[in-house]
Amino acid sequence: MQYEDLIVDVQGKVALIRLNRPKALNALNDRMMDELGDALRKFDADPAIGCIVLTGSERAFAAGADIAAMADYTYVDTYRDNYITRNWEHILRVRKPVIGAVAGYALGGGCELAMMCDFLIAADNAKFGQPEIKVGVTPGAGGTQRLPRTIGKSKAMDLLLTARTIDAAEAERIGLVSRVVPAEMLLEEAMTAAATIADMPTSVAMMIKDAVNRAFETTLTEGVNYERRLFQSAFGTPAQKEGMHAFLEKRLPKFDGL
Ligand code: CO8
Repeated sequence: MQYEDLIVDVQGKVALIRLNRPKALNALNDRMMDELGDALRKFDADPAIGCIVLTGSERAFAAGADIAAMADYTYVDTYRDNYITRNWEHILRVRKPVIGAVAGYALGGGCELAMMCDFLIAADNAKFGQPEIKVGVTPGAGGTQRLPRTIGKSKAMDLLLTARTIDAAEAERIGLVSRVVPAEMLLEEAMTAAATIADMPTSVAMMIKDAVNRAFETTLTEGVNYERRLFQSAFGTPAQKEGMHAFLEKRLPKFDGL
């Protein structure tokens, strides 16, 4: 598939996907989301890839779903024909780690897409918000669900109801992003983190991602049981033998292809 709205690149074991509709601040339309789904599926299935970085431009990760595209949609367009709402869930089916590298605006659907990444590294110019109420809609890709789970009810209600935008420092303080770096360092920081992850045993990284995501879907007891099964199954992987024996032999482990 040729991409019109994405730029993709592979550096070592890391795949970099860049949202690329600069004139519209990376507003997310159906074509871009179709392409994103395709790229994510391919990289997830590629055994040579251990981690994926999703980013935008220096000015915008994504300023939301494409308002120009959806302004005249009807209920039938969105419900029956799935306009604008299709293909948003692909990123949730990716089993390998996905880092979101956010510079500039991550608003509305852009903030929701960012929250579907496994963790976020933000540039110091990043701005996050859920301003959907100002254009007369609710969030539609998890904003009302993931935001309160991530930053708590009070902060989430504040952002969702006032449409207030927060800066990178506040986003880090409330736990929406894991690190903030100077804008010019963003990609290097994200790619270095991704390379570190890609050098770990991919099968175990996938288990950890699976277990953490389970925490949001189940009770503590069930989640801990699930984790224990994964821990036990890790003893069936070559990564466990290599990792533990390398430690005992006082050498670096070789996880290539594991
Ligand atoms: N959709 C379409 N075009 C956009 C969008 C957008 N969300 N955001 C910006 N653009 C366009 C502008 O129209 C403008 O185009 P042009 O140059 O042709 O006029 C260009 O990008 C540059 O934007 P501005 O001139 O407005 O730039 P500013 O620096 O003045 O402002 C802002 C930047 C603050 C980001 C401003 O553009 C803005 O407020 N954008 C809209 C933000 C917004 O409301 N986002 C939420 C949209 S609704 C949504 O996301 C619902 C998600 C549901 C997902 C459901 C899936 C399942």
